[in-house]
Amino acid sequence: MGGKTGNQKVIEQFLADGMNHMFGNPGTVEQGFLDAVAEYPDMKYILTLQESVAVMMADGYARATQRPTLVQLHSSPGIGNAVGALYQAKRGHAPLVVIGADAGLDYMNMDAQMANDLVAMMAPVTKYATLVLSPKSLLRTIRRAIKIAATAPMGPVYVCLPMDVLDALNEEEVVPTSFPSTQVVPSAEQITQAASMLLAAEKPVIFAGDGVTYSGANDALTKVAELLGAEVYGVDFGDVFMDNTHPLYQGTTGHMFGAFSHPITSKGDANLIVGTYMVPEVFPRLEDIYQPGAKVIHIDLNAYEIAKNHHVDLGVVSDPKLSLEALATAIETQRTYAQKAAGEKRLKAAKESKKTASVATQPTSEVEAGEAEVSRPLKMAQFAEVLAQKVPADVLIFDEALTNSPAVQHAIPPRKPGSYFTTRGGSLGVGFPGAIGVKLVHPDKTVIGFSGDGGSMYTIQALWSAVRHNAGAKFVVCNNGSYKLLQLNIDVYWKERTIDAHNYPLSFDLSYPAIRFDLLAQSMGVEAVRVEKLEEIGPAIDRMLSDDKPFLIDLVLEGNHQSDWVKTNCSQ
Ligand SMILES: Cc1ncc(C[n+]2csc(CCOP(=O)(O)OP(=O)(O)O)c2C)c(N)n1
Ligand SMILES: [Mg+2]
Repeated sequence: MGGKTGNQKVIEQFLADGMNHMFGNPGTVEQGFLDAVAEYPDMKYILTLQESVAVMMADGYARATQRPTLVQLHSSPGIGNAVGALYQAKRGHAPLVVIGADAGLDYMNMDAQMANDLVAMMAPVTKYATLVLSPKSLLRTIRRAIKIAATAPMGPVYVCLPMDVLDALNEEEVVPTSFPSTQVVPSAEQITQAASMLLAAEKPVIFAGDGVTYSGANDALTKVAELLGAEVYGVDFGDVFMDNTHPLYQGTTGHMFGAFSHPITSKGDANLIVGTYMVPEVFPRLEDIYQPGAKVIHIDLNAYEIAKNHHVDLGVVSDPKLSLEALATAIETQRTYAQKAAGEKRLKAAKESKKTASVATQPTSEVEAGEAEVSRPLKMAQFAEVLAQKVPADVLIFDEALTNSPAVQHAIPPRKPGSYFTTRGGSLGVGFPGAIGVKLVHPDKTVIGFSGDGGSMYTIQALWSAVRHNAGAKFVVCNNGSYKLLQLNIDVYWKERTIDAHNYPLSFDLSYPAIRFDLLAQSMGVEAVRVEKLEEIGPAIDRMLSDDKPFLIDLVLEGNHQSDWVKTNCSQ
């Protein structure tokens, strides 16, 4: 057969765009395509054993590269498995290019085995979903999808590739995809107006998210915050948009309750929102979230999110970095002596209060507590404190430790963009596959993934892929025997409804039968240890860091669980 088929040309197109890792799980309708992969040694196929693992590993890879990342899924059943993972990728703006074959155009009206409207299945969890109907438009459609995925606001896309379209001879030219520039600056008037609003405020507050990191605006954000003496809160982020140890960095508005974020969103008389949206909670406040009369400025490349739910006085669709740089210059030129002094005073006060707060929250050195403490169930702070002393300064963390995250972040504060990733969008299971994705991008660095015992079980087979593809990520299971976050959330639910606290639902308890994560890991070729006592922490971490192979620590932590009660109630 002369010429190349669509199967070959699609791979050449991805390689022309620098996409040389494909995270996937195969099926029969993709057989010709996957057969062709062998002809292209530059294309690395990362085999995952469940589709959500493929998506979440690709998510980690995409987060670490900020580049379009390829995922291959199998028809209806495979896509179905991937939907939850794609949901979190969409919420987190991961530029995933998802492809999947289908039996073929000839079979589309047969409603046969595995047939479904695949585009309809994928539409709500992608930015763009389409089906290729002609071999003459195969590469053009793929390029369009790549462009959409990687143009801000980034997000996953899906292209359905019928087998006969792939198998047909393809005469399209392979050319790199063109990406439009989003280096857009606000007009001079808009910048002047924004600076005036912020300078007139007694209490300016900044809300920031991943859009800042993606445009490389971290330094510009910090500068604007320092010039204004404005507190900075994180809203809907999974990367580091500001050094968490900076005095003006105040943590997050949270992702569950409007009642928690309202005291924060209503404290400022001028609010600058940049690279994020207000607000990402599960139970957001339905009324206005700002102080009455407060000014709101919203700068982002994501027009959809500006004024989505709450009023905005000045909304600008522009690049966060260029906008913040222009804003910093305008603030410096426009401010009066009194406004400059007020900004400096606020910055000084923030420095003082952070110093006091950090002294107050210093965990007492549990590690030095000695023999008397040995039998207690371990706390995450005890582990994290030792880990912080032993890891290299450029360690990369993928943190899905959930209720144990604060202890990890206290010991190893996120400081630089691209060094510390957290979960987004609420789908559990990204911690371990995400860490593997990051490790594939940074083979020379120490990468540690944290996951809850609950979260890890959604995607535990990712460990197998780490061994197979020689991705020496390290894994820590925060094994507290429960879905603790659900226990904490139902506490709030009871309180809100004045229901007396009582036993947590049995479905929040994972303690019976106890899961042996060390044995699970070993069964997939990952060396592992179980850590239950204080004195086991140091040696386990030393062992974990002693080589560049995958390694898992099953860290048994304190938790609220009642295995006897679960056993009697659930096994009848
Ligand atoms: C895919 C998915 N299923 C279920 C949930 C609901 N959920 C939210 S938090 C949570 C518990 C997580 O437990 P674990 O990972 O052990 O962390 P812990 O709360 O114990 O710190 C569950 C089940 C979810 N967010 N995503
Ligand atoms: Mg747990």
